Amino acid sequence: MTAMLTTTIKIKGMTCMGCVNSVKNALKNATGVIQVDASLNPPQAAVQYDQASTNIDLLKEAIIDAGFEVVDA
Ligand SMILES: [Cu+2]
Repeated sequence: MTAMLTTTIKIKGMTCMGCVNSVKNALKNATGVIQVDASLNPPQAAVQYDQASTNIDLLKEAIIDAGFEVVDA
């Protein structure tokens, strides 16, 4: 059984669509992620995920591991 949540994470360091795709792919490959929508303007990613398999900290970690920064709200 999945319990889906959606969160929007603000990201620092993306400068082009290649960066956006890097973030998108990093999140898509992370455990428990169902859907990702990332954009350059505003620089953020909307992530739909299964809260039984992952959490916001792990999602942020995937973004950081891909070489970008997370802006804490
Ligand atoms: Cu880029």
